[in-house]
Amino acid sequence: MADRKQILTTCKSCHGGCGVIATVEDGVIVHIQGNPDSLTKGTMCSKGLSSIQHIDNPYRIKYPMKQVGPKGEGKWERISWDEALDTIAGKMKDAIRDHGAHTIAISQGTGRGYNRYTMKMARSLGTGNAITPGYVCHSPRLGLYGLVTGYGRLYCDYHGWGGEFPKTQIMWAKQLEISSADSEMAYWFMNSLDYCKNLIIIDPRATAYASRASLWIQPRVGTDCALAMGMMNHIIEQELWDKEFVENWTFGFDELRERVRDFTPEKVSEICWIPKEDVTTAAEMWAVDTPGCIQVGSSLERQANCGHTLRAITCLMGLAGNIERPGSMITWVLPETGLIEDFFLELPITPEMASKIIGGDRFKMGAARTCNPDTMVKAINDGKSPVKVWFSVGGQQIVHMANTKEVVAAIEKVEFMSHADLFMGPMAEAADIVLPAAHWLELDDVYDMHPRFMIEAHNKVLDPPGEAKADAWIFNEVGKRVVPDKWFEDVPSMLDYQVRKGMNGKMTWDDFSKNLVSGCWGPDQVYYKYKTDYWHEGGGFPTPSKKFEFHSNHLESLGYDPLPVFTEPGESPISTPELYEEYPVLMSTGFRQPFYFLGQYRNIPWLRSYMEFPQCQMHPETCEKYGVEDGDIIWIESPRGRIRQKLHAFPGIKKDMIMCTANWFYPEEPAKGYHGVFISNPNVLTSNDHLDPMYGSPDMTCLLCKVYKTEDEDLQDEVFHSEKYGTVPTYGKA
Ligand SMILES: Nc1nc2c(c(=O)[nH]1)N[C@H]1C(S)=C(S)[C@@H](COP(=O)(O)OP(=O)(O)OC[C@H]3O[C@@H](n4cnc5c(=O)[nH]c(N)nc54)[C@H](O)[C@@H]3O)O[C@H]1N2
Ligand SMILES: Nc1nc2c(c(=O)[nH]1)N[C@H]1C(S)=C(S)[C@@H](COP(=O)(O)OP(=O)(O)OC[C@H]3O[C@@H](n4cnc5c(=O)[nH]c(N)nc54)[C@H](O)[C@@H]3O)O[C@H]1N2
Ligand code: SF4
Ligand SMILES: [Mo]
Repeated sequence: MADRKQILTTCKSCHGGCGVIATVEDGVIVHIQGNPDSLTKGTMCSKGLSSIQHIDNPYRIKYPMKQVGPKGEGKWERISWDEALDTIAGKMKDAIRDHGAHTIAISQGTGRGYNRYTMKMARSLGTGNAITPGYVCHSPRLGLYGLVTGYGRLYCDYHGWGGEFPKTQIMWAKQLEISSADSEMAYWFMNSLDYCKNLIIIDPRATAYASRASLWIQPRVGTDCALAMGMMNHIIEQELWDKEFVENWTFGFDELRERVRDFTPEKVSEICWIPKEDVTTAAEMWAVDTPGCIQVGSSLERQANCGHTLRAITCLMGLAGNIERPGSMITWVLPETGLIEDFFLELPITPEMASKIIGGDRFKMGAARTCNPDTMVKAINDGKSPVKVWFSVGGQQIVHMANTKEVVAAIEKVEFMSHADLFMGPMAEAADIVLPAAHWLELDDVYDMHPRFMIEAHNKVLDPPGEAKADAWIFNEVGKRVVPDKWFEDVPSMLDYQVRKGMNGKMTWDDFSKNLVSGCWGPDQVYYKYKTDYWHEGGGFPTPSKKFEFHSNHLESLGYDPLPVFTEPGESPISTPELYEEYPVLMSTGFRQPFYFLGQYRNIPWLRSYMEFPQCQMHPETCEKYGVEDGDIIWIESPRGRIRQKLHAFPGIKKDMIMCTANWFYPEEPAKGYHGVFISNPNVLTSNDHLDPMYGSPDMTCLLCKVYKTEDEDLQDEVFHSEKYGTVPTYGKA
């Protein structure tokens, strides 16, 4: 009889969070399904369900390896864990001794539940130069919400726990139904639509819910700040704001009123290329049909005016009193353990560390806790960067940062880089040492990402292949070798410490792992916290003025404009009209597909079968204008370079623009050329020259380009001959 068991765990094939039942037979995983008793009620998506093909995948890195040829040539030799860890730790110690800890950079990709270890690693070594994609994803939102309300973690209350669901919902540059766990789980959002009167979609492209929407606004990319200011203008002109909330609980209303005075619906219609009725209708729905919430998407954070865009949107929330009310925007009461993610905060950034954060002097919001990666790339290429050692865990900076050519040139100049990953990819190929990381089905850990009212458990379902190890183990082993007093004897004691700490010893890792989840939901949530002693005795918000700050005192103290300001993108028909003549198509990048996660899963046959080549979308009339047709592989060119993607003629997209799939490399392409990173990745086109003054975020979703047909000779690359796809190399064989 086969030995068959079912293990309950948590998926993180995206930002994570769905409850999972994994069935293992004789040590082999045979089935994955959603856990109906979890908070996600048994739902899972194609990415999580395809995990069986992640586990047993020929691209898996199974052993530590060192690069024995020039970087990017793909010549690897297996080494022992001891050699790998001792080499990395030795390089770090040398860097600290000879040049100072700030010459070490610690990087990760988007949040995968180990963010706290990345930050702890940086701080324990004494460097503030942590690198994350946070500055183009989520950090601006958290930071700006934080400035206005005092508490950054402001989420949509889709849950009905306070007795009301949102009556008006705005999906602002967001496809929550696809991108799911980026701060909220799609499950609750979709459920809440049954109670939603007005669904407003603000997106130049039709998303899945556009046909269900009461109003769908298609702004010109990069102009959303003006739209938010226009909505505020109309709400104020029509006296529709929440008088009680604004009078008693906000700071700076008169200044805001003055600031938005010029943003009349007519002016906003001109800036955003939309009918003025869109502005007035949206404003009225938002201010009249309350409660309501706004789900912000990260396309707004990949823009060089993201700080003020987010600020304007946050002010809009306060103007309608959609804060802390059931069915509006709310800060969750945390699980009893507190945020496990904040475990690294035990180690503060010292003034010495802060003074050496790359870009810290310029981007006072974004680079307060991490470095500005684009500034770092420029500095390395100019020979001015201090970075000598780069320790990378997950993350494809080569693929995901703006201006691929400059990024590759910079990374190749770093003296020593290591990279931990499950699969070979561009960052691994640029490293001196690669470390094999375990999949979430192969490890124990506390999962603390989204949403913030609960933490969950990853329970190990099966052993990792070869010598792959959990990220927590990798961080702890490197940490122990360099700064032993700051790290733990082993992973179980590190997990136990994290769970026990917040719970005053009431719960151990073992208890938590059995419970799977710990959190605060249903009637345990507290609304209207500012009217209670929750933040201050006698009430108030945790801001300098104790009010919801239309005028941000903190921004002012940092030297920024305390009120929202609209500026054009770095390249646009208005800011660079000459460039627009040569590059007449507006370009955005990054619309998410349900079956991929950023650069991942193109090596998973089930998932790759949905979309073999990266797709770009243009309106059929725009296609005709430029002589290209649905299904063509076309050229897309900007002043930085050109790429090829497959065209989808889509009537649901605004005319005169293109939307490109982002984060694309071809795992099946050879190491040389970093797995085809220059063929189709739109960051070959994006610019790192214009950066948001607060966050340092580049324009990735609002640029200019031109599009044209490919000739036969442009399609000779092997990648365009699909018989190649599927014949993947095997790495890490002894
Ligand atoms: N032009 C353009 N650029 C963009 C975007 C866009 O929309 N347009 N989006 C931006 C955004 S929002 C983000 S967040 C970034 C994302 O950028 P990245 O996070 O760099 O995205 P991925 O390509 O998914 O790279 C993640 C890597 O981590 C590995 N990995 C996954 N899970 C684990 C794990 O548990 N442990 C370890 N060790 N490795 C793991 C994967 O195999 C993969 O190699 O890209 C940004 N870049
Ligand atoms: N399945 C899946 N889920 C994911 C990811 C994934 O790759 N795949 N990535 C994860 C990550 S790291 C992130 S950050 C999130 C991102 O998730 P979302 O924030 O939902 O991001 P996108 O789908 O890139 O973009 C959302 C919408 O913004 C629109 N848009 C583009 N430019 C503009 C603009 O200037 N103004 C307006 N108003 N709209 C614009 C696009 O047309 C798109 O429909 O998703 C996460 N979840
Ligand atoms: S939504 Fe994310 S957590 Fe849920 S099954 Fe899909 S990949 Fe896993
Ligand atoms: Mo992201």
